[in-house]
Amino acid sequence: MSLKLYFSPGACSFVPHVLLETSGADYEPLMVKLHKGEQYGDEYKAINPRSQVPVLQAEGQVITQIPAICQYLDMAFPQAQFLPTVPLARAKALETLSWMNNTVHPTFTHIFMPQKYSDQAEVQAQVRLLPYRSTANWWESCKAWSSKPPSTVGRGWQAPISAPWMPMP
Ligand SMILES: N[C@@H](CCC(=O)N[C@@H](CS)C(=O)NCC(=O)O)C(=O)O
Repeated sequence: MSLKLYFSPGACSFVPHVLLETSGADYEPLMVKLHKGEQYGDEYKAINPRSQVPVLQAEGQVITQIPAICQYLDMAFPQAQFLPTVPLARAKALETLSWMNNTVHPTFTHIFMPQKYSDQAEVQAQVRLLPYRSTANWWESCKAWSSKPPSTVGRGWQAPISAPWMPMP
């Protein structure tokens, strides 16, 4: 199986990156320098028109969105047991992963990329403060989830899937 991961250091691509490393898979890591705007160049947009990392190339196809990539890697490398196989436990693991992806992560985009929301410096300063209002109680639920036993949440959840999100959602 030929696998390529487009990633950027310090970005959310860390999640599938850790899964690939853990799986022992033979894959090609390809760095995209977000700080240099490489994601907006024609070359990268031909791969992902949404100009984001991560991208996993597998079986000649491009897969984007972390929950989709994690599910693919879980099924491609079942011996790694990244996600639970019991239906309810699997649904709950994906519920939390999806919430991190669709709520926690974009909230923190306000801090790291305020220029996405306004060109004005004073508005950007306000935008940067927004996450502090909404996230106070999030960390407790993240910590509670990651301290659950691997048998209930999947072996991958504790380290490879959840840990990268903790410092960098
Ligand atoms: N929901 C997306 C989030 C991807 C995302 O926000 N990636 C950020 C890095 S953490 C990115 O590539 N940003 C570049 C940009 O927006 O210019 C996913 O699951 O892949």
